[in-house]
Amino acid sequence: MSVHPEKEKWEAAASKLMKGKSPDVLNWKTPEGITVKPLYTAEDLEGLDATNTLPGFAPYVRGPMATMYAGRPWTIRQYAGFSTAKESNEFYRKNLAAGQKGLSVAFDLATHRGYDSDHPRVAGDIGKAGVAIDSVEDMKILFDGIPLDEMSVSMTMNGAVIPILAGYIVAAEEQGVKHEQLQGTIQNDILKEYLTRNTYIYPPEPSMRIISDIMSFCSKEMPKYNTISISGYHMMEAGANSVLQTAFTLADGVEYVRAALKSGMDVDTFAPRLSFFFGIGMNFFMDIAMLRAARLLWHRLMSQFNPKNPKSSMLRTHCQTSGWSLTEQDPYNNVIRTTLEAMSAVLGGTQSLHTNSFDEAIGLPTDFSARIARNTQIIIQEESQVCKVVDPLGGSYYIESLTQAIVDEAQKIIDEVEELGGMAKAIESGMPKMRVEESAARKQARIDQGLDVIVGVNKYKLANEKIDFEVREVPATVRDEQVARLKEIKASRNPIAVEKALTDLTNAAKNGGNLLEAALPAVRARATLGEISDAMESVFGRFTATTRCISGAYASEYSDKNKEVIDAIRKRCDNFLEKTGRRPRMLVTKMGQDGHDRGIKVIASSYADLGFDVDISPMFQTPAEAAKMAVENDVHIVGASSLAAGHKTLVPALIEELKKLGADDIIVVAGGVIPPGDYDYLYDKGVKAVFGPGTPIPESADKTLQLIEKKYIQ
Ligand code: 3CP
Repeated sequence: MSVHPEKEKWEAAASKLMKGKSPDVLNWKTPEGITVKPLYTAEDLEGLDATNTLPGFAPYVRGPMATMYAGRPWTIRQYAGFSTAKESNEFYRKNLAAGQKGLSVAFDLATHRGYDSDHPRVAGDIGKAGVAIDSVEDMKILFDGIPLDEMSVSMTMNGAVIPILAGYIVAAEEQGVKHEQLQGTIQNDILKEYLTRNTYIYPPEPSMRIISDIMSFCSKEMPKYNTISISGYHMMEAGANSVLQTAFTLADGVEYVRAALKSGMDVDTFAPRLSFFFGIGMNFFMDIAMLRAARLLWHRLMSQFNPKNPKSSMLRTHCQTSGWSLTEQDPYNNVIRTTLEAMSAVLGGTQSLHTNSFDEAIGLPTDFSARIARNTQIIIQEESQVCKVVDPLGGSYYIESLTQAIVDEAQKIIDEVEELGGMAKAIESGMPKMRVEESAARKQARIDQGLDVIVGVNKYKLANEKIDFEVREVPATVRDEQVARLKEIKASRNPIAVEKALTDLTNAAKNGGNLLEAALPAVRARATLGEISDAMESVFGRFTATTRCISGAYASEYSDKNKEVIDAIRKRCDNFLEKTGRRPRMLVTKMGQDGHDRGIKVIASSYADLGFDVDISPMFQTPAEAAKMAVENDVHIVGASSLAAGHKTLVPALIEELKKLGADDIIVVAGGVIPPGDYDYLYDKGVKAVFGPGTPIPESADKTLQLIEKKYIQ
């Protein structure tokens, strides 16, 4: 195939419409560095080998199953969990009755990090961003009336993966369900936790062993169970563009395959049960192409391990629409955003999908918002007729070209990772984290300049925001209920049996042996999640990350035309330095077990670019630790970021701790997912400003600086 015979005529017509300019000026360089042209033709398909392949056949670019949705639609699998096991169970049962097809359990952050609900570090986290689970008794309540031999259950768990998976297995045993009947997925993807999500417990090496142990146990005992969900979602949410998401996710996958092979397993015993998880954002065609590219690349990457079973190199994935793309401003727009993202996932050929609720930039989903989110999928599946044809965009000049462009760009990054010695080494070097953070800072700078439009945020803003829908709140009594149940369990179990089982587990951690297998007797004896985690922590230790920050990316994304805004803030910081001998100094901190650090990273690196001195606290601070660091670093202001509903407990506690240290002159501001109805509560407690999602950096920096200037130089 050569150039279209009338291509020149088209160029002339296009040029005429643009008053003589070349159509090349319409080319768009995406954040991934891919040049997208205004027109694609058959010429663009030349040399693309995968275009004319079939679904269900290698390299699976057109989908892993031959019939795809024409034979069976994707699984509507809504991620949910909050408060107690009883409340979450009721929520699940309602949703299943209303058309949801599979379960996806969200655990609270205390559970993720291996703490029982009575642990002092987690006072602000219980039942907030997911359900609180302390023992198998909670697990049994969670799945009460849900037959685990029939229901496919996905559990997002990475840190405390051993007690949670063991708890699920024992809850099933006590329902009379055999191990081999269990179907579902455990996230079990620790590498991306060090990279972005931060809900790790142990250092990388024992964590990788845990993963291999789970794969090994499940390949023998639970053949229908997906042993890992290799996740790019959190990278996307942290700021990765689609090429970075594809590359780092698949590179993580390769690392897990190598770890399993190293532990002595045959590739075909575990690889068919590897699954993936991608985040889908607002670049509609890009993310359709991303899923197609990921399948092609995974097949290519797996061929180095010589699998005999075709399923070993067939990428199957769950997808979730982007939470980060949702706005607090004019929030019903989020329904439309989620619908577009869901269509992208579907046209890309996902196996399972979660659609976000429109109120997620404000608080926990309510019954109402969860219904709209679920129905978004049901309407696509049952009303739009999109399921009738497999890979309906296959052969599209644009989609096929974009698919190949992502394959090529992602392969380059995968090659870089390989040169560093694989993903575990690359993460140690800090390379992937820096790339993701740089991508996030650049995106923020484009939004703040209005180059990337977000309706209701930087364009078509409402004159008056009026939010008149309910926001779900998890009462503080959840913690009391959990603590009371923990006491009951500890009083009614056989302490000698618990002690023995925990010692056996510690010995397995020390001397070898399958950790999942070794945890089962402890769970059966009613050892708690915290005790089981501790039994392994006593051997493995607890991982602490070093917090680093990039610089320059935010400011360098500003065009000369728009630099005025940031130059004005830089000038004021210089002026402050002149007058006081110091730059305005800010500590940004995350308290509780909330691991979402995109916000603080973007704030830290952009404020530094604007002339502030910025300190970042380690993750998972208690209010007392954050206050101590603020005092030691002699900061003017502390910014507390909260995305996991802990703000009403943790931020006032920080102010109290500062007072105790005689440092109540330190200004406190808060930011993140904070329902507007809570703003006054925080102001009453002494918070000086609250910044919701979507606040432009120059706006929050201006207000922050005003607070400092007022106190020190006016
Ligand atoms: C599928 N099947 C078919 C067809 N399509 N059979 C005949 N014809 C077809 N067209 C079969 C499959 O082979 C399979 O059976 C069964 O139907 C189910 O299909 P599936 O495609 O495997 O779908 P599902 O069971 O839903 O599994 C999807 C994957 C799984 C594989 C992706 O891992 C999964 O459910 N992942 C979900 C992960 C998740 O929920 N994560 C939540 C993250 P066999 O199995 O017998 O072959 S939430 C994170 C939020 C942010 C945070 O972390 O904080």
